[in-house]
Amino acid sequence: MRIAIVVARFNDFVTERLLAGARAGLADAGLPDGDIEVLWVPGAFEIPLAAEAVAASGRVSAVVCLGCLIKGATPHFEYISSACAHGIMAAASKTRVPISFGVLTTNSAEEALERAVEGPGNKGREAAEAALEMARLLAAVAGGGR
Ligand code: DLZ
Repeated sequence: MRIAIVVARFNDFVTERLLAGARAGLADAGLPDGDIEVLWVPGAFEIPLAAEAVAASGRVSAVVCLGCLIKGATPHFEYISSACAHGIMAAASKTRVPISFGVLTTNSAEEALERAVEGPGNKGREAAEAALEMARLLAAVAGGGR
């Protein structure tokens, strides 16, 4: 099983930590590092297009999306976060590939860092685990008889 991680560079002091958490979660689940493809995009707004492209390529069983929007620092926070969430859902529906949402939407940098700590509280790790679970579930549904 190959997994893609699409990660935004904007607020990379947080997204680097989400990426580390996602990698740790996939490693703990037994996925070799060579089976993980990491795609960097400029910001959260660009995540859906990259996620859809890699999902449609047929190379991966699931996609993990990582980003960080901080309300106080982003005047058009609602527009970007809504476009990102809806775009990710639409990409998953169109490609039928599970795409998980590890995009933080917080009031402050402190809140964002709290969600990017090492260990089980890391939202990147959570998103990676959700993507793997959905990939396995879809494989079981596709392979299951009556
Ligand atoms: C422009 C912008 C702003 C103000 N804030 C954020 C943010 O908090 N998090 C994020 O991921 N991206 C932000 N961006 C960049 C946009 O997502 C996008 O990359 C640019 O508008 C270019 O399309």
